[in-house]
Amino acid sequence: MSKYHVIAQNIPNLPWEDKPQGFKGPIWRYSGNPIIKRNPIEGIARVFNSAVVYHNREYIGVFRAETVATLPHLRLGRSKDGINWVIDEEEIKFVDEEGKDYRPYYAYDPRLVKVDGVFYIIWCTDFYGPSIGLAKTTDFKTFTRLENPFIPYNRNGVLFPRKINNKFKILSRASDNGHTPFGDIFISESPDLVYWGRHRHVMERGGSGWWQSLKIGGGPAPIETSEGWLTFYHGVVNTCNGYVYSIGGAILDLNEPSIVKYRCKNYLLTPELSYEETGFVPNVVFPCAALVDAETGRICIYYGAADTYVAIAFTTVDEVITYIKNNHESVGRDGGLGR
Ligand code: BMA
Repeated sequence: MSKYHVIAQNIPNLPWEDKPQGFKGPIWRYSGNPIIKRNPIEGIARVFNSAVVYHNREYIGVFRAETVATLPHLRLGRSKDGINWVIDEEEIKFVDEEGKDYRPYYAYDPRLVKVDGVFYIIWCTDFYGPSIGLAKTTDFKTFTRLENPFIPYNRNGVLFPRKINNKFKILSRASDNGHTPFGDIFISESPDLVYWGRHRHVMERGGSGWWQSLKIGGGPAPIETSEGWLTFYHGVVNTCNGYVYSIGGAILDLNEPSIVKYRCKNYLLTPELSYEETGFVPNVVFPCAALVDAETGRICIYYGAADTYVAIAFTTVDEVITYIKNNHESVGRDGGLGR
């Protein structure tokens, strides 16, 4: 019997492995990682930082693919088991609201979220520099690009999977047009996905440990639980050998998700295995999707590894919430560490 209730669909064949004996962390990796390796299809060198949903008894992914000319764009993929993927030969073709072709110069780090029966792709797009792109689909055939929610520069847009008090909510992270050496997570709301406002600060970089001291950014769509919105995010530390990206966890208030109820002082997953430590960009674990099976509370997290591979890792609602609560610290302007 689960301690915490989760509001989600049932995914009977969610990828899963039990926690290895003796493993100490709250999230454990799939033994068959990485699930998408280098050069998976002709013309594509690397696939990573990608989003997945479960829909009509199959898994559908929106993948960040980099061509052999190193240009990031988005591709659709399908899978029966969430592990073995068939990725489209062509990139996703967007149209605008008048039905005219729309092709972003580059597109990366997609999230894929269903709200009220419509699937939304949120990604980092080119809008005079990196900004948040937004598109919708109901059939995974026509992808309609909507107005950009924010002016540049901004990344890591993450929609909540339902409206809250009748408003869409999105996390985002204001940035620069390079490798942004700063960044906190903010939240904004909209009645219609066109007009965005009531911007609030959610979480700032920092904490008593250093793994999230440089910047933080949203990850998968938050998971609705009886304890609040279970939110995985990425935290970055700068080192003399460059940035290191880890996965962190927090629980946001259900009705007012700008309020952080619990924030874990420890990372939940950090680069440790060769496919995370070595690749195009070393030392990166970057989560973009987390699927949960309501029946068992099992969670499967999809993350990019070293900007080169797609990998998955597992936890449960009970295990990860308990870990976050047991290792909670309050950080931020309104409380906590006294900075
Ligand atoms: C960020 C984004 C991510 C990438 C990370 C590490 O700025 O570009 O796509 O995984 O850097 O290179």
